[in-house]
Amino acid sequence: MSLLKHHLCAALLLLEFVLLLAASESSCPAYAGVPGTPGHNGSPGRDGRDGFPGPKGEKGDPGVGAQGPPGKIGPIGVVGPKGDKGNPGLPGSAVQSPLVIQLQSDVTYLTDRLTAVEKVLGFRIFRKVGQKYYVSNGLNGTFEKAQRFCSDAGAKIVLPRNEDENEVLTALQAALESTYVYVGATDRQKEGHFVDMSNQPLTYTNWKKNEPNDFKGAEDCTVIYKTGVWNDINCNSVWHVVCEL
Ligand SMILES: [Ca+2]
Ligand SMILES: [Ca+2]
Repeated sequence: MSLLKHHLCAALLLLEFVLLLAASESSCPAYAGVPGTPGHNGSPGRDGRDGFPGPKGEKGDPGVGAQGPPGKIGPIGVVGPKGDKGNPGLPGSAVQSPLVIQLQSDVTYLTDRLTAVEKVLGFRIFRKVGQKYYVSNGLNGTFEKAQRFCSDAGAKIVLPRNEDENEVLTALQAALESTYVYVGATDRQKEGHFVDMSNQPLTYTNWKKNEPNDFKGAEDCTVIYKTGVWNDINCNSVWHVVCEL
Protein backbone atom coordinates (compact mmCIF):
# COMPACT_ATOMS: atom_id res chain seq x y z
CA MET A 1 0.00 0.00 0.00
CA SER A 2 2.71 2.38 0.99
CA LEU A 3 4.72 1.50 -2.04
CA LEU A 4 1.74 2.19 -4.14
CA LYS A 5 1.22 5.54 -2.49
CA HIS A 6 4.77 6.37 -3.19
CA HIS A 7 4.44 5.53 -6.85
CA LEU A 8 1.37 7.61 -7.05
CA CYS A 9 3.09 10.61 -5.66
CA ALA A 10 6.00 10.17 -8.04
CA ALA A 11 3.61 9.90 -10.92
CA LEU A 12 1.84 12.98 -9.76
CA LEU A 13 5.06 14.91 -9.57
CA LEU A 14 6.04 13.78 -13.00
CA LEU A 15 2.68 14.87 -14.29
CA GLU A 16 3.07 18.25 -12.71
CA PHE A 17 6.45 18.61 -14.33
CA VAL A 18 5.01 17.78 -17.78
CA LEU A 19 2.18 20.17 -17.32
CA LEU A 20 4.53 22.88 -16.17
CA LEU A 21 6.75 22.30 -19.19
CA ALA A 22 3.78 22.38 -21.52
CA ALA A 23 2.49 25.52 -19.92
CA SER A 24 5.83 27.24 -20.35
CA GLU A 25 5.87 26.29 -24.00
CA SER A 26 2.36 27.54 -24.53
CA SER A 27 2.92 30.79 -22.56
CA CYS A 28 0.15 29.86 -20.25
CA PRO A 29 -0.16 31.51 -16.77
CA ALA A 30 2.23 29.96 -14.19
CA TYR A 31 1.02 27.58 -11.67
CA ALA A 32 2.24 28.08 -8.07
CA GLY A 33 3.51 24.69 -7.02
CA VAL A 34 3.41 22.96 -3.73
CA PRO A 35 6.09 24.24 -1.23
CA GLY A 36 8.97 21.82 -0.77
CA THR A 37 10.23 20.34 2.49
CA PRO A 38 12.62 22.58 4.58
CA GLY A 39 16.32 22.00 3.98
CA HIS A 40 18.90 20.89 6.57
CA ASN A 41 20.67 23.44 8.89
CA GLY A 42 23.88 24.93 7.45
CA SER A 43 27.35 24.76 9.11
CA PRO A 44 28.19 27.39 11.89
CA GLY A 45 29.37 30.80 10.65
CA ARG A 46 32.84 32.33 11.45
CA ASP A 47 33.64 33.99 14.84
CA GLY A 48 32.55 37.61 15.15
CA ARG A 49 34.93 40.57 15.96
CA ASP A 50 36.17 41.31 19.57
CA GLY A 51 33.84 43.49 21.60
CA PHE A 52 34.77 46.87 23.20
CA PRO A 53 36.69 46.89 26.63
CA GLY A 54 34.37 46.70 29.57
CA PRO A 55 34.29 49.32 32.51
CA LYS A 56 37.15 49.42 35.07
CA GLY A 57 36.54 47.08 37.98
CA GLU A 58 36.77 48.00 41.70
CA LYS A 59 40.15 47.96 43.49
CA GLY A 60 40.85 44.57 45.02
CA ASP A 61 41.68 43.86 48.69
CA PRO A 62 45.39 43.90 49.74
CA GLY A 63 47.00 40.54 49.28
CA VAL A 64 48.29 38.53 52.24
CA GLY A 65 51.80 37.13 51.76
CA ALA A 66 55.29 36.98 53.35
CA GLN A 67 57.64 39.99 52.85
CA GLY A 68 60.03 39.39 50.02
CA PRO A 69 63.88 39.50 50.33
CA PRO A 70 65.67 42.94 50.33
CA GLY A 71 66.34 44.41 46.95
CA LYS A 72 69.80 45.08 45.54
CA ILE A 73 71.84 48.09 46.69
CA GLY A 74 71.07 51.05 44.54
CA PRO A 75 73.70 52.97 42.52
CA ILE A 76 76.00 55.55 44.23
CA GLY A 77 74.29 58.91 44.51
CA VAL A 78 75.60 62.22 43.23
CA VAL A 79 77.94 64.15 45.63
CA GLY A 80 75.90 66.74 47.52
CA PRO A 81 76.82 70.43 48.06
CA LYS A 82 79.47 71.38 50.65
CA GLY A 83 78.05 71.71 54.18
CA ASP A 84 78.42 74.65 56.56
CA LYS A 85 81.57 75.05 58.65
CA GLY A 86 81.33 73.24 62.01
CA ASN A 87 81.73 74.82 65.45
CA PRO A 88 85.22 75.00 66.94
CA GLY A 89 86.15 71.94 68.97
CA LEU A 90 87.00 71.91 72.66
CA PRO A 91 90.60 72.63 73.56
CA GLY A 92 92.52 69.44 73.49
CA SER A 93 95.24 68.32 75.79
CA ALA A 94 98.56 68.42 74.05
CA VAL A 95 100.43 65.13 74.00
CA GLN A 96 104.14 65.85 74.09
CA SER A 97 106.94 63.44 73.68
CA PRO A 98 109.69 63.23 76.35
CA LEU A 99 112.12 64.75 73.85
CA VAL A 100 109.91 67.80 73.33
CA ILE A 101 109.46 68.22 77.10
CA GLN A 102 113.23 67.98 77.59
CA LEU A 103 113.87 70.52 74.82
CA GLN A 104 111.36 72.93 76.32
CA SER A 105 113.06 72.58 79.69
CA ASP A 106 116.46 73.19 78.10
CA VAL A 107 115.22 76.25 76.24
CA THR A 108 113.75 77.68 79.46
CA TYR A 109 117.00 77.06 81.33
CA LEU A 110 119.15 78.61 78.58
CA THR A 111 116.83 81.58 78.28
CA ASP A 112 117.07 82.20 82.04
CA ARG A 113 120.85 81.90 81.91
CA LEU A 114 121.11 84.24 78.96
CA THR A 115 118.94 86.78 80.75
CA ALA A 116 121.17 86.53 83.82
CA VAL A 117 124.36 86.89 81.77
CA GLU A 118 122.97 89.96 80.02
CA LYS A 119 122.29 91.49 83.44
CA VAL A 120 125.79 90.58 84.64
CA LEU A 121 127.36 92.30 81.64
CA GLY A 122 125.62 95.49 82.75
CA PHE A 123 127.90 95.68 85.84
CA ARG A 124 131.44 96.96 86.03
CA ILE A 125 132.76 94.10 88.17
CA PHE A 126 131.45 90.55 88.40
CA ARG A 127 132.54 87.09 89.55
CA LYS A 128 130.95 83.75 88.83
CA VAL A 129 130.53 81.24 91.66
CA GLY A 130 128.54 78.03 91.05
CA GLN A 131 125.33 79.05 89.36
CA LYS A 132 125.53 82.58 90.80
CA TYR A 133 127.14 85.81 89.71
CA TYR A 134 128.36 88.42 92.20
CA VAL A 135 128.18 91.85 90.60
CA SER A 136 128.96 95.44 91.52
CA ASN A 137 129.24 98.87 90.02
CA GLY A 138 131.39 100.12 92.91
CA LEU A 139 128.34 101.77 94.46
CA ASN A 140 128.47 102.86 98.14
CA GLY A 141 125.38 103.19 100.30
CA THR A 142 123.44 102.30 103.43
CA PHE A 143 121.93 98.88 103.87
CA GLU A 144 118.55 100.16 102.65
CA LYS A 145 120.14 101.71 99.57
CA ALA A 146 122.01 98.47 98.91
CA GLN A 147 118.77 96.50 99.08
CA ARG A 148 116.98 98.89 96.74
CA PHE A 149 119.83 98.98 94.23
CA CYS A 150 120.00 95.18 94.00
CA SER A 151 116.23 94.81 93.82
CA ASP A 152 116.04 97.33 90.98
CA ALA A 153 118.66 95.26 89.14
CA GLY A 154 116.49 92.14 89.51
CA ALA A 155 118.94 90.75 92.03
CA LYS A 156 119.41 90.38 95.81
CA ILE A 157 121.99 91.79 98.15
CA VAL A 158 124.89 89.33 98.27
CA LEU A 159 124.98 86.58 100.94
CA PRO A 160 127.64 83.84 100.82
CA ARG A 161 126.08 80.41 101.53
CA ASN A 162 129.35 78.48 101.85
CA GLU A 163 133.11 78.95 102.10
CA ASP A 164 133.66 79.00 98.33
CA GLU A 165 131.15 81.78 97.88
CA ASN A 166 132.69 83.66 100.81
CA GLU A 167 136.10 83.47 99.14
CA VAL A 168 134.81 84.66 95.78
CA LEU A 169 133.12 87.60 97.46
CA THR A 170 136.38 88.42 99.24
CA ALA A 171 138.18 88.38 95.90
CA LEU A 172 135.64 90.72 94.37
CA GLN A 173 135.96 92.93 97.41
CA ALA A 174 139.70 93.19 96.77
CA ALA A 175 138.97 94.24 93.18
CA LEU A 176 136.76 96.98 94.58
CA GLU A 177 139.55 97.98 97.02
CA SER A 178 136.79 97.89 99.63
CA THR A 179 137.05 97.62 103.41
CA TYR A 180 133.50 96.49 104.02
CA VAL A 181 130.74 95.08 101.78
CA TYR A 182 127.17 94.62 102.98
CA VAL A 183 125.80 91.10 103.05
CA GLY A 184 122.09 90.22 103.26
CA ALA A 185 121.75 89.21 106.91
CA THR A 186 120.05 91.14 109.74
CA ASP A 187 118.73 90.68 113.25
CA ARG A 188 116.34 93.63 113.08
CA GLN A 189 113.30 91.47 113.88
CA LYS A 190 114.85 89.58 116.78
CA GLU A 191 118.10 90.71 118.37
CA GLY A 192 120.90 88.20 117.99
CA HIS A 193 118.85 86.07 115.60
CA PHE A 194 120.24 86.77 112.14
CA VAL A 195 118.16 85.78 109.10
CA ASP A 196 118.50 86.25 105.36
CA MET A 197 116.37 88.60 103.24
CA SER A 198 113.62 85.94 103.12
CA ASN A 199 113.56 85.76 106.94
CA GLN A 200 115.16 82.31 106.85
CA PRO A 201 117.87 81.34 109.38
CA LEU A 202 121.41 81.50 108.01
CA THR A 203 122.93 78.18 106.96
CA TYR A 204 126.46 79.59 106.75
CA THR A 205 128.24 82.33 108.70
CA ASN A 206 131.83 83.45 109.06
CA TRP A 207 131.66 85.82 112.04
CA LYS A 208 134.84 87.54 113.22
CA LYS A 209 135.81 86.58 116.75
CA ASN A 210 133.53 88.23 119.32
CA GLU A 211 131.01 89.21 116.66
CA PRO A 212 128.14 89.81 116.31
CA ASN A 213 128.34 92.07 119.36
CA ASP A 214 125.51 94.52 118.67
CA PHE A 215 127.83 97.36 119.64
CA LYS A 216 125.95 100.05 121.54
CA GLY A 217 122.80 98.13 120.80
CA ALA A 218 122.74 99.57 117.28
CA GLU A 219 124.21 96.89 115.04
CA ASP A 220 121.55 94.92 113.19
CA CYS A 221 123.09 94.64 109.72
CA THR A 222 126.08 92.64 108.47
CA VAL A 223 129.23 93.35 106.49
CA ILE A 224 132.11 91.18 105.28
CA TYR A 225 135.60 92.46 105.95
CA LYS A 226 138.38 92.29 103.34
CA THR A 227 139.81 89.26 105.14
CA GLY A 228 136.53 87.42 104.69
CA VAL A 229 135.21 87.58 108.25
CA TRP A 230 131.81 89.03 109.16
CA ASN A 231 130.78 91.77 111.58
CA ASP A 232 127.45 93.17 112.63
CA ILE A 233 127.30 96.91 112.03
CA ASN A 234 124.95 99.88 112.01
CA CYS A 235 122.53 99.67 109.05
CA ASN A 236 122.94 103.40 108.33
CA SER A 237 126.67 103.24 107.80
CA VAL A 238 127.82 103.51 104.19
CA TRP A 239 129.69 100.62 102.56
CA HIS A 240 130.13 98.99 99.18
CA VAL A 241 127.17 97.28 97.57
CA VAL A 242 127.45 93.89 95.89
CA CYS A 243 124.47 91.98 94.49
CA GLU A 244 124.01 88.34 93.53
CA LEU A 245 122.20 87.06 90.45
CA1 LIG B 1 121.86 93.49 116.55
CA1 LIG C 1 129.73 94.44 115.56
